[in-house]
Amino acid sequence: HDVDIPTKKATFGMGCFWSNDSLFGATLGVIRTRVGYAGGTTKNPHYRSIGDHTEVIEIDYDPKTVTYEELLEIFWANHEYGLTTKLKRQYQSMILYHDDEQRLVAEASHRAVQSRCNETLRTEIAKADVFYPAEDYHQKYRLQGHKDFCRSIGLDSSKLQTSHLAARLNGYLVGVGGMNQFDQELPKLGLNEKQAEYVRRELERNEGGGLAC
Ligand code: MHO
Repeated sequence: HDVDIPTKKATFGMGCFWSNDSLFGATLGVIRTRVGYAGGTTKNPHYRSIGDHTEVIEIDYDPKTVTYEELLEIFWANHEYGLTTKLKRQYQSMILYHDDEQRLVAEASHRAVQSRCNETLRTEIAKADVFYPAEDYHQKYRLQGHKDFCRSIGLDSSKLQTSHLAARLNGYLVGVGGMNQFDQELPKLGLNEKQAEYVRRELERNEGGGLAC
């Protein structure tokens, strides 16, 4: 059930990447996600040797369904970006643009947020350079917590960064997207009735609960 349509990439640093992976995974128009390290200069970062890099989420989105502006609204609404919040560079607020159009939209949104915020924004805007995918155990972190379920949908490490289904379920299982959206999308996901019931139960349990890391 992989979705083969033209996509664009968006890359954001907005704190711990586990919750952002779920947040965007079940957002309308998001096709695939992966988490990793970017925005620094040191070579081959890892979770335990991140160097001057930041935890980021890389999103493949369908620009006909969701715009970059809309993704940026989700970005601003879901993390801390005030200069007085003390954060490690690992959790830097960051927009890594992939073309000039994204750069202009990102800069405009930054100006708009700054104008209604009484604190200086710490958010960095820079050109996307090398993206280093994080270790497998960080990908679709919430979904991977459901081991038997992952086995039942045939999720193995080769699909963690590329599966549309895994991206969606990683959101829905923690309550992102909501029941109505899940039920509308269900026919396209290719789950059997038992698997769908499992997701519904978790979604219901977690809806509105926030995405603590
Ligand atoms: N509290 C978590 C944050 C992980 S996140 C991927 C931990 O210390 O492992 O930065």
